Amino acid sequence: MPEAIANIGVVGLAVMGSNLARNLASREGNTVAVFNRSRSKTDELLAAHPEAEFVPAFSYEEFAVALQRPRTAVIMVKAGAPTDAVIESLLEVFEPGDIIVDGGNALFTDTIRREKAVRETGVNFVGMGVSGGEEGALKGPSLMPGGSDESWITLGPILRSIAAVAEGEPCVTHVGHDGAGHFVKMVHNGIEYADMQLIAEAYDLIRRGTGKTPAEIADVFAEWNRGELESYLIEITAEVLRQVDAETGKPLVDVIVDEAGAKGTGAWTVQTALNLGTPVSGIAEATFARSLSSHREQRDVSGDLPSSAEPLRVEDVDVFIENVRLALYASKIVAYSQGFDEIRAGAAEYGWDINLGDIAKIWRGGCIIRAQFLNRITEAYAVDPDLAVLMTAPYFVEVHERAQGSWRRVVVDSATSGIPAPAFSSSLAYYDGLRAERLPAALIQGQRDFFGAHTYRRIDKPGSFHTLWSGDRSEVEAEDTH
Ligand code: NBP
Repeated sequence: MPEAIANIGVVGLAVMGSNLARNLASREGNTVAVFNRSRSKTDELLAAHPEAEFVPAFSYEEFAVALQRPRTAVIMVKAGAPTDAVIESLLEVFEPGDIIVDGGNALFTDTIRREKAVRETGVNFVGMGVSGGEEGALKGPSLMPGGSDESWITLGPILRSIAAVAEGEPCVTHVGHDGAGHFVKMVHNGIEYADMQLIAEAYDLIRRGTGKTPAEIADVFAEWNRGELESYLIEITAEVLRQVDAETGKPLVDVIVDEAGAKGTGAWTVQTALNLGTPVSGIAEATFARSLSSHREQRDVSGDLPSSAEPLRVEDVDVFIENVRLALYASKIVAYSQGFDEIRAGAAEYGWDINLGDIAKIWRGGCIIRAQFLNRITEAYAVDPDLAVLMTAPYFVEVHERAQGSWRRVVVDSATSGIPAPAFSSSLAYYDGLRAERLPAALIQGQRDFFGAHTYRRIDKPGSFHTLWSGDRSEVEAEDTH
């Protein structure tokens, strides 16, 4: 039996769990109890890292004995039923006051359910978003823990010690209670989908508009990365485009099958936004663009659909590329504005006190969407924590002012040349929708009242009204239904 010498434990030692355990063990003051359902992964981890301060456990009982009180365990197993199975086993050996952290990619509603059930036993349950993949887990992830204030007292110092550091600050904050951490991680992933789609559209327009090779476009992205678009995703885009396939000598991007995969968090973000009534059209377009790309059988039968599209004629390559850059930046601001809108709506719906500026801060390091530009978001919320629309903050207004002409030009170019740019164009449509003084929603209200007596409100007096619709206009009248 191990002694109670570990201050933290990890259950689940596949790639994420073992890297997180190594990260924890590498920080001063941490001794890490490790446990995996099948023994082989524990043995492998210990053999590969004899230097690490690990206390191996080969049963849940041993694991509990190895931990100091309050026992703190991070679960890193496959999301879904495996997480429930591990929680159940831990509850058999843990005591009130102990802390169970789920670092898997759980759906936030599952986290809310689990937190409620576990709380009844006196044990604390924390759902924690972990971003940054394998490398982040090992070297410093962006961490988004939810859960109770009580558990944050114990967890805070440990998580701060392993998180990525951006501009001297650890990329972790107590996001909010119960499912808040997993909710924010979900939206993070949705924003990531939109960011990637926008970059892909920019690449496609430049390639088809200018005939530049992938390696030449890599130089464009590398240049962009030195300016206001500086981010991890722009940086790796240059690397991916520069890569040559060893087997064929072709650019690797031309050898890769053009069907984008997805693990589902983009879809969760969009489904949740629909439930909350929050338009995240950029994230939705990005998610749908991935699914369109992967419907090969539909694409195969649609190639001959009629089109009057004309090849894009670019007169000045430098001007065109600058237009695309500005369109990308303008659309990216819309996608982030929508994502933060969803977090605000989620916080209101589920009663979480989420500091939006802090969320932008903890995404500056460790995660896929890390970018210079997140500082601008933090600044915007520092000035006005209740900002109703992120992109109405002065910095973003200035970018949109500067990008207007380019953004519209690029959307027109994509439409006339038949180069699909769904995220660019839907971002612009959202932007114009929000700014519009009057929307055709009035007509929709009329239609709804016509076929379903759903009533409408008038611009000139309070109340709800229903018109007695008829072919004979003399019979049309409005009445206050109240
Ligand atoms: P996997 O998602 O591949 O899960 C494998 C682990 O789950 C193994 O340790 C396995 O134990 C354990 N497990 C299963 Br499956 N069923 C179990 C059960 N009933 N009881 C106990 N253990 C069980 O591992 P991963 O890729 O390291 O990811 C771990 C978590 O982190 C997931 O929720 C994932 O979504 C999340 N995540 C992953 C990334 C990433 O980039 N990969 C990033 C962020 C978050 P065994 O060895 O006995 O089969």
